[in-house]
Amino acid sequence: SFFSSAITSKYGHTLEILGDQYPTDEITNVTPAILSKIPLRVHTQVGHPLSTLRSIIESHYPDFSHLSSFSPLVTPFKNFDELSFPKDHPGRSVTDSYYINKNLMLRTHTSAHEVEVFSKGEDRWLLTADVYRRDEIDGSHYPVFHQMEGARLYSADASGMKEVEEDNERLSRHLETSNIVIEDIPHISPTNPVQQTHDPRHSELVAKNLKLSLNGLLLRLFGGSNSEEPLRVRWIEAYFPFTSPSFEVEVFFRGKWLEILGCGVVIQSTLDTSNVQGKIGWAFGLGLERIAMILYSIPDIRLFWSTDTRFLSQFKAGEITTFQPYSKFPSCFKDVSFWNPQGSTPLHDNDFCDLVRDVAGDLVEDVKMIDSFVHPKTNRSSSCYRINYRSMERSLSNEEVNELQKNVVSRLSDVFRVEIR
Ligand code: FA5
Ligand code: MG
Repeated sequence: SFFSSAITSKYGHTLEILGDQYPTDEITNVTPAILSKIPLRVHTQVGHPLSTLRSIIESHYPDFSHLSSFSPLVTPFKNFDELSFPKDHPGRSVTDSYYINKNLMLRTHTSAHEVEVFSKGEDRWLLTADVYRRDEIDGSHYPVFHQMEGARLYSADASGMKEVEEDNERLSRHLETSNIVIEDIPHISPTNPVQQTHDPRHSELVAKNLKLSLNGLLLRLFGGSNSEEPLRVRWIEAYFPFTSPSFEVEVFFRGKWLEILGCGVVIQSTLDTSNVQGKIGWAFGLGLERIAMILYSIPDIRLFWSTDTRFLSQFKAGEITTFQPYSKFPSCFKDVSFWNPQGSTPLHDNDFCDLVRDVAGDLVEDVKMIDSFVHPKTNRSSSCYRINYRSMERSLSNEEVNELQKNVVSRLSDVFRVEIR
């Protein structure tokens, strides 16, 4: 691929990741910018906002196993097939996910470890990890972010269901006395069905347990004791190949609904594959950056990777405090227009963004496609992107930005064979 040739010229035919060598092949699309993030493990750096958020959530689940040392390198089988993703799911494509080679990728979600952890016999656990997705560039999207997976299994029999009911009563009492307004939906519906192998009453109780448990967590995180306004939480029907029924949760914060997590009743085949018998349970996956940006008022997702002491020194382990932004430095916009090669599909947004990210790193704030059209006579397609260069830490000089833009333009024509207009 274009990227493997770019990478090969830098690194040879193997990539070193966390001390081991991996062969590249024609689908390799990880970039040096991405590889440089793998060893950092910011969610385990004491005092880092993501690490504090992780420990607050862990302390909300004291009797769960707290896991955080799983390698980000997984097989596509583990990331997708083992979780019942269909063969043609778009997430598998090289435009959406990062591949080391055909047999190895960077996990796109923490659910990739469900089977591994259930197989060890764990029935209540949290797992925090860095996950990787090829995506657009703006203030709330970064190709590396962090998720926390949580799961809880009960015995699928009378004693297990008695345990769920007792848990549910305890959790309900806590919420009843709290300042929280929950927009709920049915636990099960025709469009969000119970699994065929489940007793509907069991599935109802487990889904209710999931909701109560997460509502309690959100209250802990967002229900600041001094606020007069109640915390508003909204449950929405969702679809995941590895849960049914499935839900997403949004929280109303500073005037906006914000999606925080996906969750549901674990699909039985996941437990079968894990050799777990006679159990039923739930799982959730939440995005740590989204939550941390709200709680700490962190305005840009790049800041989580900052090594600037003006950022890091503002935080203390275990405490959620409001971030005081240092002054915003000026933006510098640069446009680039080009003709895509005749007869080929236009360059994918994610390919363009990865190229920019690789040249400019965190000096790019956002990238927007501002124009695209097909020439009526020649049938060639043209694209125009606007890159916003801005550092979080200093003013960029004109020369520096021109140099970056020059590199973007030359890589663009070298690697993707486009014709710059
Ligand atoms: C998942 O990743 C599922 N694995 C969640 C899940 C787990 C469902 C267990 C059922 C059972 P989704 O792609 O929606 O789902 O991502 C989950 C959360 O990760 C989102 O709600 C959001 O908070 C966060 N997230 C997703 N994409 C990004 C992104 N590009 N940047 C920051 N956070 C993101
Ligand atoms: Mg989602």
